[in-house]
Amino acid sequence: MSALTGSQVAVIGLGASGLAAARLALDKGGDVYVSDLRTEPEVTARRADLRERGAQVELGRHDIERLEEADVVIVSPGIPPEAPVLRALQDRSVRWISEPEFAFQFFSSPLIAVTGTNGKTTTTLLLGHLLETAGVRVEVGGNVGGGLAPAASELALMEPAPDWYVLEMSSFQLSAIRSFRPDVGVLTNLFPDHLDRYSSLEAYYADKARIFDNADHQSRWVLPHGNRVVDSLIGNTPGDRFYFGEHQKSETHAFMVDGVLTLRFEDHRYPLLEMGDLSLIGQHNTQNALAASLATCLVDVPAESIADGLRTARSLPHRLEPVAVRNGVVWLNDSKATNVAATRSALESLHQPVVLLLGGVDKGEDFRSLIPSTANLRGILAYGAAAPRIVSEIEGAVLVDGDLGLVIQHAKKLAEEGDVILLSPACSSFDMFDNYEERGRVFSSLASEAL
Ligand code: UMA
Repeated sequence: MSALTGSQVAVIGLGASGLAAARLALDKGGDVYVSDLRTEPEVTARRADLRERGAQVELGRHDIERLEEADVVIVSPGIPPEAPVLRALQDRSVRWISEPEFAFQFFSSPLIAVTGTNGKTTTTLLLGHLLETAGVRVEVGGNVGGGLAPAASELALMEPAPDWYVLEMSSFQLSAIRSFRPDVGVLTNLFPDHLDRYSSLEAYYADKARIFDNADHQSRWVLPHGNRVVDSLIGNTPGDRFYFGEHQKSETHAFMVDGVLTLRFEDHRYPLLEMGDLSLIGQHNTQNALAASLATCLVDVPAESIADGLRTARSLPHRLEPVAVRNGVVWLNDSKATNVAATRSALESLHQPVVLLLGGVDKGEDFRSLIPSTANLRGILAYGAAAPRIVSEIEGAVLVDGDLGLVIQHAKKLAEEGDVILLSPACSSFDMFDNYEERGRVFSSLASEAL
């Protein structure tokens, strides 16, 4: 008999996570009902796939009575708590869980979970690469998206199980956990984000802090050093704490010494790699690399192997990704920067003059804090829905009334030899594109054509 035989499992939403959760529930013998409000071809294809495997799938509506009867209700992370379906379930005191919580219940090996505002995906994938380089059998997934890694439930289906799972966890996914407990938890950093979904910054941070919910004395935490918000969120959470930061301090285990990424345990220092030899661009990526190295070290991987992994790590698509170079101008695609902090950290990590492309749908953040005092800006071009607010908040920003092609023509005219043209929009992409990946792809191909 399988683990879910005789259980009714309901899955709300048929995106990547809903599909994976439904497949896992079917594999475990559950009686599965999936519903999604959409009826587009993408979802009908998924419906066909799941029906063939024995699930009942309904598109265009959610059957609340049916959901209420289920033993387990799994909710896709993109569905906000104020969605009518979740309000209706709340009114009936029906509890739900997130898809990685469901997957976790079937994990049979230890887990490293990575959360934070920015750098989650880079850190998660780098961790996977460092562990693989050391010969550890690892499977990586979760919030990663963009076709770079599967949903958590797909990892739970893998046989044989790996030695370690590594999962990226968003605040939306953490908000509905119950027993989820990483053996090693990594928090990259915390900044304002998703203020379009959360009523306050505190509410967003509180969801992030749920990673600590089921901690015990065996838990290990990899944390940014000197971050007051993180310190207050972790409070008295049990487990050992390991800090990464820019400088060596008595509490830090991963830091920079004379431009070299370094680990320290007890009195031993382990130099890993010169910062310049890391192919990931930018100061914030150095912090991501330190966090990933530290977490890998906690899994008993020797420093020499971590250094090898860092040396062979490659930059990720849409994250300060060099996409074209011509006439001494470098074009960087940082489309994944969908909030002010991400764009700010991109600007802080570049020393060349920058032509910055900024715009999309803003998330209610203050653009005035976007430009660091150290930034060397050739110009700022604002486009899309947020453009009027950007030009009213940032002095010197120029509004371009047109598509990304027109913005790029303006950028080309502004840029001089030695400059960087940087798409780091600080906004989501939904006014002009399906998602940040499409925005990044369009930018990359326009950048190549512009040569
Ligand atoms: N829907 C309903 N009823 C509603 C509202 C929505 O049925 O009332 C349906 C929608 O029609 C849609 C589905 O529910 O089909 C929602 O899907 P989803 O938005 O949760 O998307 P998934 O494809 O399942 O992808 C999710 C994550 N997306 C979000 O959190 C928005 C993916 O993260 C993640 O990779 C994937 O699960 C697997 O874990 C992407 C993301 O953008 C990369 N994450 C955000 C971020 O990183 O900032 C949080």
